Amino acid sequence: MSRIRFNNVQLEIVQGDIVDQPDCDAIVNAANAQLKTGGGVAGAIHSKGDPELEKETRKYAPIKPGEAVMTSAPNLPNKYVIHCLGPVYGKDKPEDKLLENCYINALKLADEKDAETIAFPAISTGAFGYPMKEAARIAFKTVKKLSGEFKSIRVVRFVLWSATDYNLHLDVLKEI
Ligand code: AR6
Repeated sequence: MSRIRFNNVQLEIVQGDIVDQPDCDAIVNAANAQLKTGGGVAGAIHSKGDPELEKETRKYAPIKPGEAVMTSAPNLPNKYVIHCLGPVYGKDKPEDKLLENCYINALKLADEKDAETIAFPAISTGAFGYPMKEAARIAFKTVKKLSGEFKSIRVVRFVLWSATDYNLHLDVLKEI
């Protein structure tokens, strides 16, 4: 794990699985617009949470790129799942702003619910094709920008799937 502090917030990067973050109040789903199961992160979260999770998400669907909604976290060790629809790279424009909106909206929802710890995957960098380095810069800069405004959030963790992804995020963390 590596970490850096911005104001009262600790930003952490770890290699691991988003569904295995028992010390986090909220985890974030890299969702699809219909808020159903899918591949990658959405598949991992829904395979733990369904059928209860899908019953909850159904009433919020569909969502638009950049939006986020919050549900409970059935069969998961967390209190909340925040479902974000990231932009499809090269299709949903402006993709940098839409990706930033995902992080802003998810962090605001978590903060409103008094979550202290939140774990994100690298939204849009899998099936949606966002280049990981550019996506990591947007993610980290957004946390830094908001870090003075939170009432409850103290830890923002990025959970990276592979060692390569972790190392790439480490490089970006050193730039910030
Ligand atoms: N924990 C942490 N990171 C993971 C996990 C996991 N269990 N599984 C994959 N990743 P993706 P997107 C990484 O495709 O690009 C889905 O099918 C992965 O290596 O989950 O936002 C949905 O249904 C990548 O770096 O999300 C949507 O249709 C990152 O998480 C669509 O894919 C995001 O990959 C969303 O695409």
